[in-house]
Amino acid sequence: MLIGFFALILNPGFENGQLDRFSSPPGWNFYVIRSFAKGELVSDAHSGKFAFLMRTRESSSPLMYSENGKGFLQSDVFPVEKGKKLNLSVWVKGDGRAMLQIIWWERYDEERATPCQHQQDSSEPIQCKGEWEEIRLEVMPPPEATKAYIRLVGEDGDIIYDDVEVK
Ligand SMILES: [Ca+2]
Repeated sequence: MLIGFFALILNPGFENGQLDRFSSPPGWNFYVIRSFAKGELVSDAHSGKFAFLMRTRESSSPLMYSENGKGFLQSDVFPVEKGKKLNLSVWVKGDGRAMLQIIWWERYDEERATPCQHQQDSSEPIQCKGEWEEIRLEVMPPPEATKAYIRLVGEDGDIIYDDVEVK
């Protein structure tokens, strides 16, 4: 048993329930940066029964060459411990480009959201392949950060994400 384990990310393996009508799994919010971008749950999982597929290339019409899209899946906000390094990771596969991002907040509640001056850190974008690989990002929170959320960014193709870890 894991004693004292505190899960920062809800639904990190996309096993808890269906997507809503905005392509968001429970515990996450899906955003379209550039159309076309859409999410779905698929059974091609790194572990468990489901993974999140982000599609950013329209494939319905082979005659229409649509611009490649971009989107991201954003976690719920979680508390950040002062002076403690965070290790972020996610497993990806597919044929699109994927990146892991963390957005830092000095304050984030119902009344106000104040970003940190150094607002975000990102992994290098990677070109996904047909096999699972892990994206990692090790970061030190800015001193004034109290909260953060992460983003799974995708563009230029299909990316399947699974087993997000923040610790
Ligand atoms: Ca899973």
